[in-house]
Amino acid sequence: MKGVPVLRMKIYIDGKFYTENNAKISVFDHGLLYGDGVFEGIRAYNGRIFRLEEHIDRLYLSAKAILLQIPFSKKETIDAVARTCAANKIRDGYIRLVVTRGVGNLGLNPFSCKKPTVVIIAGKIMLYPAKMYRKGLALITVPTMRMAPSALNPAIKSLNYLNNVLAKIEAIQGGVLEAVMLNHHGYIAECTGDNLFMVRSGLIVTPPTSAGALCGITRQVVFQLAREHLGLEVREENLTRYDVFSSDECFLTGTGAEIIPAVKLDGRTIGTGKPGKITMRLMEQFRELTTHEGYPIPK
Ligand code: PXG
Repeated sequence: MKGVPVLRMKIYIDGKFYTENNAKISVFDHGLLYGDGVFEGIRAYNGRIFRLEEHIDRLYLSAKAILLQIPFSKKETIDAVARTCAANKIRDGYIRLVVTRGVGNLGLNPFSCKKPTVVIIAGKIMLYPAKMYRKGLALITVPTMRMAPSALNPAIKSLNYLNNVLAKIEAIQGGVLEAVMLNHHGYIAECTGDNLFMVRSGLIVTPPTSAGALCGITRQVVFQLAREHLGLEVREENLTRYDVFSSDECFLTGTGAEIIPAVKLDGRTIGTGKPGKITMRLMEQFRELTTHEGYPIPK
């Protein structure tokens, strides 16, 4: 647009800031060659980074699981994220924190990589159109199953997201925006980038992480809001598609998605076909919480 200054993003790579055009990593980085690395998607609201410590804890656990030594302390990483937000004048936004195995040779042996690469991008994200938050999403169950814990454990937020990408493709080709993924036992694991919840007779239920669900930060927030603010019980249970078909309400949670109602699964209407009352109360409580909680972004 004319007259509007173009704000250039400042991207953090290994301790330095680069403009968008200059923010580059090597083609020999094993993050690119093998998806060898870990990441976090984090949001900032109202000048505060929401649940930053929890995201950093999960990042370090993911890194530990793949024997990747992050070259900073947790405090230094928190500080780098906050500084990247400040450098980009972010008050409300989305932060992508990526740690790759680093530059190595063409063999997959990670021990050829001398130093991990740390990238922080602070920008914007909109996963679903605003209308979907009012009307609710339609979902389909897709053929691509969630990875078994004995393969690449879905608890690890790794850069290897092909499992989820394939499921996302199947959802979009099937005419919806998000997919329900089952595990090898036929139980619901989660969606491609969100956790799934349903409500049955006033009880909130979600699959356990052992079913192949990421231990979502937003999922944890929903546990807290339901119990402490709404006085409702949350249970972790193996869920089938039938459980969702016969539920009163369904919703998805994720940093990108926040809390979004789901009103249809595989052509079956869920509940009344409109976002449920408990879902809407949780969405309201979530919005309220994000306005004042979080790690302050320095000026
Ligand atoms: N399951 C999976 C597989 C995820 O990748 C979640 C659940 C929700 O977890 P959190 O901690 O965010 O509540 C995720 C997170 C994107 C995007 O770009 C994806 C996520 C988060 C932010 C952005 O699609 N996924």
